[in-house]
Amino acid sequence: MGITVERIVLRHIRMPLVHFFETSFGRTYERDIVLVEAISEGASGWGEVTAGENPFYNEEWTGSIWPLLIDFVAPRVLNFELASPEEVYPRTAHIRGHNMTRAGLETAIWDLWARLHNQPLWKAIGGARREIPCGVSIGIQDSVPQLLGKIETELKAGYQRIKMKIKPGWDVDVIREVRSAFPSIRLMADANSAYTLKDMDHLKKLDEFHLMMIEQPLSHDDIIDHATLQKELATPICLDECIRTAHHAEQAIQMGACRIINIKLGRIGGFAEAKRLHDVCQRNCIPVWCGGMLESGVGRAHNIALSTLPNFVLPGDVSASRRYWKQDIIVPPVEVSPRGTIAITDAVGFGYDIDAAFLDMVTVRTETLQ
Ligand code: OSB
Ligand code: MG
Repeated sequence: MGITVERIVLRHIRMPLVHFFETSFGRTYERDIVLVEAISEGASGWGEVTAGENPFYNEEWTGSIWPLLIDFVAPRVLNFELASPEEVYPRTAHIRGHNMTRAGLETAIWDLWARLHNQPLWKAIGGARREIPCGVSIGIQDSVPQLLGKIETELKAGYQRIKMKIKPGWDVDVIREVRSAFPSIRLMADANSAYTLKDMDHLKKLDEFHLMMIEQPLSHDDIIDHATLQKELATPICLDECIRTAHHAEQAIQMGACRIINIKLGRIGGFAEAKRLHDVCQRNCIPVWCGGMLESGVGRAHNIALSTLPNFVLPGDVSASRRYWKQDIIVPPVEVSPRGTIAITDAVGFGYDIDAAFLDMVTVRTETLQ
């Protein structure tokens, strides 16, 4: 059965984070998120655009999403009969960059497709896992004792691995203290492109801490320099920002630029390309895990579905709603078990309900396209 999207509703929501989140490129206190609702035959599918509030992670930001969706993404999909959601990615492939905006609509259509077929989304994309392993991403803190306290809280909650953000001035010395406080935990560091090859000797000092991996140490668009660095590092490199297509992954793997890849639905442009990227990594024995972008419940639920694919063998940055939000826009909120896992439900679509009343309270703008 094909699918024709009859209406698309864009919704800008604003919600404060429970705690600020700091990466090497800046601090976020409050999220401005665009949600996409795709409607057909009286059913709704939901997607989330995972861009940040400024164009510092990649070129997208909250303000770029709206005009791009209206002028270029939606017109290529609205009222067009799709044989399957796989067709959304190629229909918007003429757009350069802006994968997160494309993914916002693509993931909504996958959810809609699953709901119209009375199926859980994780089954519709070919997932199999009934429980996924979870880690946490901890931002740069104001002090080392604060960081140690946060790590302790998350370990007590059951999370299976700790990722800490690093930047020049908050790296080797801080990791040394974390390692001496927690000698045997699964630990990794994410630099969000804060270093260059000039920092090679400094980055080599990280090898003594037996990190699971270092994520995206070098430039957001430079696979070649990562290959140079990986040859000198014992610690596996995990690429995030650099990998925007399945083909980038093929090239990075071939060059030896990484040993692990983080998959984010937004960065990759949605489920269809994320599955291809997953398969490339699986064929090459490169383990993957699901990254996060401080998502609301909608994006979080999509990440959970994605993580059921078989090569998601490492704990992802997919964690409980309460770590980010006082109240989430989905019910029930995402919960994590004491052994650091999320259980996969059999409910249709992305598996959670939208809390319509609360969603209206946090909405600052909507627009309907048809
Ligand atoms: O690089 O993984 C990243 C948040 C914003 C921008 C980039 C990143 C992150 C995270 C947060 O690490 C992960 C999460 O949502 O918990
Ligand atoms: Mg990252």
